[in-house]
Amino acid sequence: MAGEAQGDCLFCKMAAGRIPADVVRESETTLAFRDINPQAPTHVLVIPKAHYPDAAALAAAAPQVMADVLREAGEVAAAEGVAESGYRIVLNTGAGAGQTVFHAHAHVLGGRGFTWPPG
Ligand code: DGP
Repeated sequence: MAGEAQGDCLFCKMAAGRIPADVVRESETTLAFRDINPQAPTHVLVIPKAHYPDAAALAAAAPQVMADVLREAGEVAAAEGVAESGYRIVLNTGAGAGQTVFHAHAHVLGGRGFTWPPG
């Protein structure tokens, strides 16, 4: 069911502290930690602690938690010193868009230049 921890979900395990994470911020509803395979000098993932398979499902079922994720993404950018120069919040949604972990997450990428359209 939406929001319930999934036993086989990597990010549920990280949210529960059962798998170590390089945590940079935590709120009641969210956890932010460094990506294991960084694509920019700053690359932090912000996840809801509760399980939703992707950002669209999260926004539909728990819009306030989606707002929490986006607020925390902005706080991460500010704390990492990339807010002034600009940064990306990326929500890969579906395997065809590059989503590989099916627990909603926002990528916060900064500290380098970005091109448009994205790859
Ligand atoms: P996506 O492709 O949008 O589903 O992004 C998933 C991200 O999760 C990807 O950038 C790599 C990251 N990731 C996968 N496994 C781990 C892990 O065990 N620890 C951390 N910190 N990040 C992980």
